[in-house]
Amino acid sequence: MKVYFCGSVRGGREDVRVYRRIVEKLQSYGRVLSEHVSCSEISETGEDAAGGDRAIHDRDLDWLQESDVVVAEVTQPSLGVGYELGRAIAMETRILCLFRPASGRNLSAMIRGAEDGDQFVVKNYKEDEVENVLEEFFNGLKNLKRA
Ligand code: 6IA
Repeated sequence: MKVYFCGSVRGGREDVRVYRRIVEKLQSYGRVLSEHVSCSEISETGEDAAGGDRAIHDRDLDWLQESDVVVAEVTQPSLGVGYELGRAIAMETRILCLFRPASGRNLSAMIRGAEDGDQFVVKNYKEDEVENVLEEFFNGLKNLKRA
């Protein structure tokens, strides 16, 4: 199984330690194509990758297209994550969004309101529960790409 993980980069890296924890668990289900998003070496002000933003965008969209499942940590607001989620919905990929209410933030209505309990699932969680939440979601996955 190929999994695409979304987490904030230029939106702010405050949650990178949670991203790491999620990606480590996701690696027990398959290949995480966007594993680097969870690396603490990538900073929001870091050097551009070779090829610049166009190369990042095009490679990430290719990976998104290839992936069977998308998991997004959406607590830290990020334009890029919102964009990736919109594209993944259009690709009919199964999506799990993870949000921590303890952050004191209020999730965008465009994410919370997209929840359909099937293709697009939004889960509130506490950091300590994250592995269990992922386990429940992956155990419940049946048809990966919707017909
Ligand atoms: O708007 P954001 O930067 O917060 O968007 C984050 C999302 O876009 C992540 O889920 C990634 O999949 C994707 N993304 C954004 N920047 C990068 C990136 N930058 N490399 C790979 N994926 C990215 C390299 C470092 C950068 C600071 C130049």
